[in-house]
Amino acid sequence: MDRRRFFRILGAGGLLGLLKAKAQGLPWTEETFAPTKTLGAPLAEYGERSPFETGVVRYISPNLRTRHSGASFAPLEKLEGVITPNGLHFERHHAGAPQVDPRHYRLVIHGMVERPLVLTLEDLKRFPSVTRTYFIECAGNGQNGYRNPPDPELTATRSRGLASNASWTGVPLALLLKEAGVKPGARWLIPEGMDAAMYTRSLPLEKAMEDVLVAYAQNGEALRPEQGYPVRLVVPGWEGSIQVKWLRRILVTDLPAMAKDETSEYTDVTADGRVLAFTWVMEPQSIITYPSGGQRVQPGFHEIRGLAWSGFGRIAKVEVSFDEGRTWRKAVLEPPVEPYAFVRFKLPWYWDGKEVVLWSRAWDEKGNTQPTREEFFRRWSRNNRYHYNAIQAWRILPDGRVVNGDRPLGQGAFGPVGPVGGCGGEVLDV
Ligand SMILES: Nc1nc2c(c(=O)[nH]1)N[C@H]1C(S)=C(S)[C@@H](COP(=O)(O)O)O[C@H]1N2
Ligand SMILES: [Mo]
Repeated sequence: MDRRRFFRILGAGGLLGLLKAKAQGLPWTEETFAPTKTLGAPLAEYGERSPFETGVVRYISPNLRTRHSGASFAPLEKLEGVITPNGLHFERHHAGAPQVDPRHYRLVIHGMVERPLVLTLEDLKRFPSVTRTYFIECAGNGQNGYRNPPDPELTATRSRGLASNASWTGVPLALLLKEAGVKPGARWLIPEGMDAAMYTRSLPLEKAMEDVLVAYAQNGEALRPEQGYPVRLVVPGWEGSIQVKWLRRILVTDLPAMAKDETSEYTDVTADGRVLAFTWVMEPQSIITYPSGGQRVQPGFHEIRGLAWSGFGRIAKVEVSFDEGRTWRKAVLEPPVEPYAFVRFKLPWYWDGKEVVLWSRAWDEKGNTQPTREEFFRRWSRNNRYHYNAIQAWRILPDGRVVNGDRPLGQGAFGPVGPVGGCGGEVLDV
């Protein structure tokens, strides 16, 4: 201990206190005692997390050619509960996140409507609002799973971190459409973003009337710039790519736009070589976040923890297998179990120190579940890039290290295993 520090502690009566605590058998050290002997941090206008937590960050692939078009992954295995903190919500941009001054913001709703609308942000906030918890998941989530043989170093973040879950506040799009008066014959909406990609998609009117939100808040505060500040679409259960950020215009029309953002991307190749467009609904997913790739466990008691969600509605159950799918145990779902939202599942587990593979699979209320890797590739081409929701396996090695437990694709039904075209590496393009 240096002299100045010694005198400071002595001066504050710290040394005496420390000696007293030691005499009482308390385990305090100089470090645990120090905060009680000095003023804490002053009040702050905007809070920051502890400096000891700054290592919990989104993952950005070092292989990206540019950080303006690409994605960052939410660090799923480092988060608790179901809400993704705003600074860690995954990002997917096609031309970076624009800075939008809310004073100049206008939302235009036009086309096949009786009364075209031009709304300021303030106008929008005057409409009756709703707050709902929904996941957003990129269609490219799980893309690393297309890689064969599987990457042994995979983490939960890189496996399924292109998904996040937040409480969104906004106006039901149906309400705005009612205000504008949709003309008969209209079937489609063409939402457009005000980023440099002028990102454009086609959204069926039917879904818009059901539950789509024009959102301006995320977990209680204004949207983060990277989530679409000041206004984005939230389309419950559907692929992230249709949830247009920095929303400036909705054209009401009778035909889909077939925009570059729904033809050059976000179409799926089936195993028999067909290409499907408009595969909007996200299939059930689950990921064990503890224990998961890159972590280390000790023999003894553990609580297996993970996240599950489905674009078809509520999660009905999550099962965990310790024998690669021969038998399953039902995990506990932590309430509330809401539709189109992350659910936390848990299962007590005693690890005897022997090598074991953990699987999880989610079932939703419509009876959908997750395929095994082999089953998944019976349906989708290995050159496909989207909607990967096969069961993720984690292998616990005898030394406690957790690695990717996915097996290379078998020979039989799939033919010889070769490199996967287009998406063999880290996610470059989602
Ligand atoms: N204007 C605009 N909206 C966009 C995109 C974009 O690049 N520009 N990316 C889409 C894609 S592909 C996804 S997965 C989600 C990601 O939302 P997030 O960045 O808030 O996680 O936004 C969608 N909306
Ligand atoms: Mo996406």
